[in-house]
Amino acid sequence: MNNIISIIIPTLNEEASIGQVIDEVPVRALEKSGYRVEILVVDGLSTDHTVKIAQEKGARVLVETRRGKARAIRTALEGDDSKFVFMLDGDYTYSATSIPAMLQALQKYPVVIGSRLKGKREKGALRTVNFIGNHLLTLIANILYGTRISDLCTGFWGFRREVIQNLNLTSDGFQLEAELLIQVAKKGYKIGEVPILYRCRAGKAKLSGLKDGFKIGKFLFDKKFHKGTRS
Ligand SMILES: Nc1nc2c(ncn2[C@@H]2O[C@H](COP(=O)(O)OP(=O)(O)OP(=O)(O)O)[C@@H](O)[C@H]2O)c(=O)[nH]1
Ligand SMILES: [Mg+2]
Repeated sequence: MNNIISIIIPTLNEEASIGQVIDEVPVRALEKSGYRVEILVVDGLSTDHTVKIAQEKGARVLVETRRGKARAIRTALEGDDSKFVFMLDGDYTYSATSIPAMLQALQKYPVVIGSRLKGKREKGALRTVNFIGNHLLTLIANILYGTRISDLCTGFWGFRREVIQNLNLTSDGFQLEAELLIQVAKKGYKIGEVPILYRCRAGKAKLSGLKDGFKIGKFLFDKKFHKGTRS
């Protein structure tokens, strides 16, 4: 098997942060451990300098014209055959410096999430409504799917190859993380957690709020009781 670690970063107009996100990837440390690192930016037709900056920083850029972070991640995963895959956002809220710790966890668990709720959050990074909502959704997910995670809505995940091969994601929007959790749990993969730092967003916020929270909650119930699309 190859020794590639791929790091997938979805972007839509993230010129204020994408450079810093890529710079933070601890490429040397990972290469010292014997891995080859590939940074893949999946861009959703940014109208700013996101693509140019990402290319200048040495990332491979894939353009996904269809809207949505979930769609971008799915496209990236479909073409991926690396040993380990990480995904994190391009707005510099997550720190790629946690990748080595998450990689360590992947030696024990097939899936790892970066937990903002177990880790540190910059003041204002997670609004109260999102903080409470995330706790509630995480609790619901744990009860329905028998998991014991602390942060359902985190955007920082790591996977072993075998897990990626076994995923069959169908969601296009905000339910990406919930769908990931559901499929991982249904397939019996154990999930490790690493406490991470969650920072305030650079660039323009596209805040997700109560409405999305309700939709995610509904999605968790629907998937459990087989309403709507299958998982
Ligand atoms: N390729 C692609 N990426 C997207 C799209 N929408 C959002 N993203 C990226 O997905 C990541 C997460 O989106 P955010 O806008 O930060 O969502 P959020 O974290 O819920 O909201 P904020 O609180 O505003 O940060 C960011 O890196 C975005 O640039 C899209 O339609 N296509
Ligand atoms: Mg964000």
